[in-house]
Amino acid sequence: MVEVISSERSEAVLAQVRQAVKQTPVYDVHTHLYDPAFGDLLLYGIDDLLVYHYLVAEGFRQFDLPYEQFWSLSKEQQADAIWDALFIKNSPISESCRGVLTTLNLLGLDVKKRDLKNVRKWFADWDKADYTNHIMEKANVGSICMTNSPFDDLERPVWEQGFDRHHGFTSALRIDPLLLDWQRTSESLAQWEYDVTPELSDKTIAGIRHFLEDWTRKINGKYLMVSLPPDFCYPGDSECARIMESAVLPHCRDHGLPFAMMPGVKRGVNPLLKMAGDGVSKACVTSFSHLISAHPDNNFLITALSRENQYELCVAARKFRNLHIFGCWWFTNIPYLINEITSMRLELLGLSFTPQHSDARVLDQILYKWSHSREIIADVLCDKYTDLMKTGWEPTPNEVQRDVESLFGGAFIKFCEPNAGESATAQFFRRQPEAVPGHA
Ligand code: HDL
Ligand code: ZN
Repeated sequence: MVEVISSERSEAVLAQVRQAVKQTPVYDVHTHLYDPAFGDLLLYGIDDLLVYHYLVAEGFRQFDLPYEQFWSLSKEQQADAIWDALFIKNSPISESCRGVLTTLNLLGLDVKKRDLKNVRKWFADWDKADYTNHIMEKANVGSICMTNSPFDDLERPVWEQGFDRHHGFTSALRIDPLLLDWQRTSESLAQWEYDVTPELSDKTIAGIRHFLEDWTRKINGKYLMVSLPPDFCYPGDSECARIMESAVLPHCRDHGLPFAMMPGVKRGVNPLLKMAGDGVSKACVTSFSHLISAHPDNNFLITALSRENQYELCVAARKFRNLHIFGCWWFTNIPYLINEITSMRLELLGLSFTPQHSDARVLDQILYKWSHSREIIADVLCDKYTDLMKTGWEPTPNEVQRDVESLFGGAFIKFCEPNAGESATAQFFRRQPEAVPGHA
């Protein structure tokens, strides 16, 4: 047997892996954050961190007050209730609670003092645009992809008015109402003077495509996206499947844009929890295989919500090179499952996937979501490179850097912009976010 690599060499490679994971800027391919130009839609600071719907759901497990009484409180009062229940009366051991503390710690605040009042004061001193650059630089997030919905009455006017875009934000066109609630959405499109009726005639399909053209151009969308219920099936004669097949996929093909599907969401399992009330259920991966197989000229992105779908999704990705899977989404974004899912993907797909996105709703969350994920991704990668080096194969420093860049957005960028390919990826990884003017 050939002499394997010495332990010194092996340690040196693993140190390069950890360095590359720590230092490589990441493209955060799915978030609910906004360009600072969207004003109050971009959430940040301790109160938004504490009333994040993940903590609201956990808070209600400790509260004994009625739902409506909590919802009648101010944001600061809600934050106080959550702080008291989940941080003081119980140790903040869940991933969402620990995340708040990781973020405060990375911002240089001493959480040992448990001084919520002082923490609030610290956040009050910042200007939003400066703070955005500061957080992106600290989190080493090179670019943030927004979730942009023409159906959001607060977001739409900002796009219609136009604004100077922050260089660190890209866009994705979110079309859930178009696919999942066509009857009501057809009224909105008609109001916006698109030539559509509730009946899916050829003329209406043309009107839907006109709408998709307009909004893809307006936001410069990098991909289109929809979150789908567990019972989505294809082939099928649902309005969702018909609009997808006759309008959305031809539109994506004509513009060379991937279509992102995010299956497994059971909306409103407990409506009393509002945004915190959604649940999860296993989706039918076979339907997605049928859809992808029937559309070889489309590119598809998928992140599934159910843990039980992850293995089938990996195998489906092995069958279709026009399928790129990404992220440990929502309830799977916990260390236990990030480790399991990322190991499975590396072993079944090599480097042809995107391990994580933050799904952040509050700007400061990218600090904890990426710090927690980088730690786990580094551990899993070190395991796999250790296994690799047992064969006598030794990756060079450049190859390790190349692999990490691919996982941290390079493969995703190439998948979204096949024609731009290497140049777009190279440009991303060599452009650093602007330094932050002033502030300690
Ligand atoms: O549908 C989605 O994109 C989900 O991410 C929901 O927005 C969900 O409420 C969420 O924030 N998950 O993290
Ligand atoms: Zn999301």
